[in-house]
Amino acid sequence: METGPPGGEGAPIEVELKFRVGPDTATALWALGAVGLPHTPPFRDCYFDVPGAALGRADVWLRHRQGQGWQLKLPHGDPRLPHGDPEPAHGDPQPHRNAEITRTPPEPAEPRSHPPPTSPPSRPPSAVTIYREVWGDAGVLRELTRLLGVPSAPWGSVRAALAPLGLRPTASFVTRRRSVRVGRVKVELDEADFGYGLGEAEEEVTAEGGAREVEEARKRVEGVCRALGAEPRQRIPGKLSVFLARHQPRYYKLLREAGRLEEVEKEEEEEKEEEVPGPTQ
Ligand code: V4E
Repeated sequence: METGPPGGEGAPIEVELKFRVGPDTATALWALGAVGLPHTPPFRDCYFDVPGAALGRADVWLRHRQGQGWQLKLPHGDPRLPHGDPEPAHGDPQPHRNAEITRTPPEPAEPRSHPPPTSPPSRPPSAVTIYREVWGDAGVLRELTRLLGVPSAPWGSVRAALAPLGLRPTASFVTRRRSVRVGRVKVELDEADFGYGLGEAEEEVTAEGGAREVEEARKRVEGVCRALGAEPRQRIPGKLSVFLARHQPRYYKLLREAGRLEEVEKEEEEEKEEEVPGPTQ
């Protein structure tokens, strides 16, 4: 049986910033004292959503990662499915229509020893993303049924629940990943098999750490990106965005309209065009 990373079905919070990898990135990493992490074999990610893209539109990402199993990425803070969705695929009962999603109570505010300032402190905008990660069949099924408003989950695995829940594949690609650690920050250099590469600086914090730990992780992740010459305010499209823009344009457009995917600019498309061999002379 496949297992997720340590923590199994717990739900760590991933604080992550994507950046472009340039010819100087490796040198900059070693100059920062990066320590190499064990080699990760290439892995295939398969993503799934229901017709109407209710998961993606709620910023919820279901995937199967080769060697690790099922994973759900959810925004930190509870997602709410968009109204009027989704339509199940195969004339099954429609358990997830009009789903009402129960929000988890907000975290208690940090104790304050000083009166609040008259205006909130302004933090420069950042492209750091913060997602909760749920791993493993049981945890993913629990979240999926809650999100889709299904009263019971009689399935023994996510795989068995795909058809009844109307979940269909949206993307599939292989990533080659090199990982290093810079202090507490993990840096991953990814190359996807459809000709797109990027870097990610990330830190995992536990839910118990609360807002303060998330904020501290965000600063460290931004610091590493700055030291690598990247601008923490710049949003770099992820692998899934680029894959969907190229291979699933209607689904990509839906999610772009919902503000859930980054814009894949000409630049990425040009990278793709360069890879296509020209006609023989
Ligand atoms: C969270 C998300 C999507 C799912 C893919 O997540 P991502 O972190 O890009 O995948 P990957 O392979 O790097 O996973 P890891 O191994 O680090 O867990 S697709 C879109 N989102 C939301 C999102 C966003 N809107 N903007 C940015 C910059 N990133 C993610």
